[in-house]
Amino acid sequence: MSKKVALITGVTGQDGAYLSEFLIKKGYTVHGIKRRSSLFNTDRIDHLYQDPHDDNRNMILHYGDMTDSMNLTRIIGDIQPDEIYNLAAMSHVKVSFDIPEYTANADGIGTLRVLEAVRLLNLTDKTRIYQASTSELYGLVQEIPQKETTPFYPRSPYAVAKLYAYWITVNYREAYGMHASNGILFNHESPLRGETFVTRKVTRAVSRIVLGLQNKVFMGNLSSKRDWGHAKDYIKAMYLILQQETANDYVISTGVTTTIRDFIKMSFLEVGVDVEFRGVDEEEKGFVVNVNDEIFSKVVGEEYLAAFKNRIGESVVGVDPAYYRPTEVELLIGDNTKARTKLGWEPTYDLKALCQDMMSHDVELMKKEEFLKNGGYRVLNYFE
Ligand code: NAP
Ligand code: F7E
Repeated sequence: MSKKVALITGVTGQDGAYLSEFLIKKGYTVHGIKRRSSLFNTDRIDHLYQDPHDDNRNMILHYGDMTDSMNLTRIIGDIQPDEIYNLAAMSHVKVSFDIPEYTANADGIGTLRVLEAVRLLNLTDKTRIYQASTSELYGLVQEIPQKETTPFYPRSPYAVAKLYAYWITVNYREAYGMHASNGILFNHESPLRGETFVTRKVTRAVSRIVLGLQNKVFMGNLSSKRDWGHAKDYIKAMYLILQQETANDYVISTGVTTTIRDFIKMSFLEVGVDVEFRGVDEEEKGFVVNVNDEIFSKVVGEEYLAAFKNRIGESVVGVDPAYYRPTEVELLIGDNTKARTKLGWEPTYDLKALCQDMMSHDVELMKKEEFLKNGGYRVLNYFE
């Protein structure tokens, strides 16, 4: 039997990296579309890279862009994929308020370009398409918890662009009988998560604070609530969605929601530090109230303990309204009953296990000598 061929747009992103590895292990040949960039942008998939001179490669990269339909059509025509995972997007909600037109083009019309390419190339019966839809579609939520039938109410240019992508996927399924499905994925995180999304910003900052590399971290809205899962679980759902006989749309979530404030407390607790929040709105601050010597020494290192204990009573978290969004999504919590019953999918990581995975990764990352020597990290001063 010949190997199945998958095309992943957004292969250099968090989900693209986990999905590539997963599909290669399943025996697929994976083609990925990456953007040209003046710096290497393949960090997350470098371990999968194979020299173009190798025979029998199972990972092949193509230059491309969601805003270039001729390029997308050529690549899809050349490789005739069995499955397309359309993961490419300008995926940062706050940034989408700064670049709304580009976001609409890449995230909205970009999806149309993929669907239309498959149709024009007469691949409708061969190629199955997964569209990376999002819980951001629910925005100002109309129902709690949110499920497949909950009405959408998008609250950002990102979410509005994804709304178009959602419906054009449904429309191509209904109009042309295409096997095109939406995964409505709630927030999913990992050690590979982009550094300006809230969980990763927190786990990186907490790691730096306990190592004495950074004094405090400034955050936006501490009270919004998210249903966070692990990206490793969520990419399995993408695969399962495309293995179904008929195309359909599925909510993928954990069913548990947590405030940003509690995620910050949880991250500090992973390294034995008890943080208490006092004050309201912009005046709210997180103070160090206690340090568990044993946990701190085990996870961070005994050599950092004395210095950090001097910080008991000090604030390590502040609020900067620059991180607020013009319109916020306050609460997300998903009902994953359909995915459980129809796909047999369920999450294996709870939030504590996810936080532990990210914290242990980031403490080790920040400890690396070059980080200590060169302050080798990017200061997050772009108000994302
Ligand atoms: P991510 O880490 O931000 O990755 C996005 C990917 O899209 C990157 O490979 C990026 O390339 C690529 N990309 C951006 N603009 C592009 C363009 N114009 N042309 C081609 N490629 C482009 O996102 P993720 O967390 O893996 O999420 C994957 C998808 O799921 C996205 O569509 C996102 O909107 C959606 N989603 C994510 C979540 C979540 O919680 N993670 C939840 C629901 C839905 P560069 O590496 O060059 O930037
Ligand atoms: O924000 C609040 C912020 O940027 C989560 C994308 O993957 O998931 C992601 O979108 C919450 C928001 O993710 C900061 O206001 C507070 O309420 O991590 P985030 P997001 O906006 O939910 C969905 C499902 C996607 O589809 C998107 O592609 O955290 N928050 N303080 C902050 N957020 C950030 N980024 N930075 C802060 O300092």
